[in-house]
Amino acid sequence: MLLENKVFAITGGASGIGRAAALDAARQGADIAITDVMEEKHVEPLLRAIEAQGRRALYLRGDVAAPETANRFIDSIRETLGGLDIFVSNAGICPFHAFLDMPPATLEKTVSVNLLGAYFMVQAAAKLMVAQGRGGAIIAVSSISALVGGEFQTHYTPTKAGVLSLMQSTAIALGRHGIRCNAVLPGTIRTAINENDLADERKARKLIERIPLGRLGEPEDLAGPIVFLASDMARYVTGASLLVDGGCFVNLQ
Ligand code: RM4
Repeated sequence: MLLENKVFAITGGASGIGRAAALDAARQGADIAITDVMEEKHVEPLLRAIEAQGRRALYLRGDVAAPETANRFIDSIRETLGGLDIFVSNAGICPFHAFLDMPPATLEKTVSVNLLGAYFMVQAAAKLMVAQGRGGAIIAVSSISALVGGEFQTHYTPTKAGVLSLMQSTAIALGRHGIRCNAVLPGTIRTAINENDLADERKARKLIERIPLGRLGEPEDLAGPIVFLASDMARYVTGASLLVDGGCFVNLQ
């Protein structure tokens, strides 16, 4: 049990990487708080699965792009679960679109959710952790896209570079409070975010060919790295980033 009796909160926890990480954190002994835009009735089975591990589960529906969601989420964690130890900023969108005719609204929404949403949430979580005075761990789900471009991701890749940079700066700002800040950089993980994109078989095949481990990622592939960074096993790790991409990034020559 790597996270015994910790409180673990995650944005975008209703599906994909967030859901897999929330379930694994519960298995590792943590109580779980989730926020997502999904209607609560669709999240019930996940909440019951967390409770089946003997852990408490809290759900708050909200959009991370709105600054007040962060305060609502963190307040309800404090009131219902009594505190916060681990915060994972995971919510993100990637509406794939060409560059030259990118609609301003698509650009603004992507930046608002992925970057501003992460900022508001991490700031609210850190304030509670600092007030508690017992340290904590913050993890942001960045992406291989923080390091490489994407033709149809010109709005998205800057947000993922931004989220990586946010963890580097908050690691400095929060180190004196015993709060560690790290980023995971998933490669291509099969979730709803890229279902349409990967329906293009040529693109999917090309990606798989570049991946030394020979397959695309599954959401569960991120759970271990996130739990590790959240746990005391990583007690001297801060300001770091961990690529979880099956080796895709380094495979150029
Ligand atoms: C990742 C990477 C993947 C894409 C997701 C949405 O950073 O670019 O290929 O599927 O983002």
